[in-house]
Amino acid sequence: MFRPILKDLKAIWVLDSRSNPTVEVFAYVQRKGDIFVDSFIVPSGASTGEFEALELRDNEKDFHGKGVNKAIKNVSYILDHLYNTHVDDIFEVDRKLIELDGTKNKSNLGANAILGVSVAIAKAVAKSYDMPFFKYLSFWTKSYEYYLPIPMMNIINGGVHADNDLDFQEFMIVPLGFEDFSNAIKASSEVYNSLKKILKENNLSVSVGDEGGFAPRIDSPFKACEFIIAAIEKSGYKVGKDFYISIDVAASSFFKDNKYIYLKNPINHKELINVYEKLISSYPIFSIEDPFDENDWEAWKEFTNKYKNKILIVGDDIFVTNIERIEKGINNNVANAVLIKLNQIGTLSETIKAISLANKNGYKTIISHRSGETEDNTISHLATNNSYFIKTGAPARSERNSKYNELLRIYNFYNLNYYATLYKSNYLVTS
Ligand code: 2PG
Ligand code: MG
Repeated sequence: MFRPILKDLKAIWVLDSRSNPTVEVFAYVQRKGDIFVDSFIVPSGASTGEFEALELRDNEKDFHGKGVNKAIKNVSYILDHLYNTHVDDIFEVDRKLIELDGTKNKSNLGANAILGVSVAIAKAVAKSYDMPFFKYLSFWTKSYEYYLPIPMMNIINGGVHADNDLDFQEFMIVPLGFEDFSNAIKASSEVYNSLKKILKENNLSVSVGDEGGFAPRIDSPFKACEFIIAAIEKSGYKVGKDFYISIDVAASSFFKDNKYIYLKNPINHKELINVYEKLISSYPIFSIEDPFDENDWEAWKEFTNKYKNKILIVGDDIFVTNIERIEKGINNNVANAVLIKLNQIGTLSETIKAISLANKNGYKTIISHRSGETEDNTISHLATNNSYFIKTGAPARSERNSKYNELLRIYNFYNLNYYATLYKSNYLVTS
């Protein structure tokens, strides 16, 4: 019998990029008499969607309530039920995990415990087959073509990720005009450092926010775009050709009493659409993520209807990588792209199902990090397997660069093509 069998699970706490503890799970799998070990470190969000799976925290004195000892204990409970079982079918492993938890949002065992086990086992099994993880994933995604994803790099941070007055959370550069992945990363790094110089020249701070992007004390999204454009040009690249701009508004974070608090003024969704309209007509905007609150479906519909052929409208908090919510989005013509985060849903197989559902319905998928991250680079493999995009912060700070660097390794060792060329010829509407 050559099927991998689970021999052990060990969970420990390690620190994430915000100095909060998080769960790392090690899975020990036996195949042909040998033991194979791999691990996964669960990330953690700050602008979390209301409908995300539950991240179990101890809520006790340690770590300001953020301890993860309960989740760690729950991994031992999971081991009691999975010990010595076959673990080569991720759908079957995850079905058991979901059943053991028994709740809709994984609040019993915690999505952090469950996801840690789900991904660590899959990675250890891939190792037992001597396969890189991005190739092993093909068994489950049924996608056998591998491309390096187009990065969306957050170089100006605002919202709940920064200590400034920018209402919108992320201003990203998208290096679409490059033939290969390493040139895209090189150019993005040059733009990042040009931006640093420009901010300094303008007497603005170059300290960074949670995702490695700068967090200058500005409040206007127009000003943020102006700085980014200046940085692209200063680096010798063409705006709207080599680089586009993506924005994650994360609008749920400034939605209060049915109004959006924009530049300290409460405005309605139509007025917010006017702001987006101005941004889209002034700059090469590639995508806008979470333009409205996660429950403001009517605004989403109106905006999608108007802009779906012009830009990517990305659902993050509204979909939370949840098949039922993505389905509702598809049925209501809401958004045309889905942000994918493993820990929003809590298992690898449910994440893959969400990606497949989106892809099948013509929605683009963007594999995403969380604002609280670690050196773990598993999402780089997920993105190489079947998504056009990866969003994983600035090309700076090691918890962000660990993902870009893993993609550079994949690029160098497997010689894969960069998705940008294909994306541009298939989808980009130039006006
Ligand atoms: C987002 C993410 C990642 P957080 O809103 O897209 O950039 O932030 O992890 O805080 O939810
Ligand atoms: Mg988001």
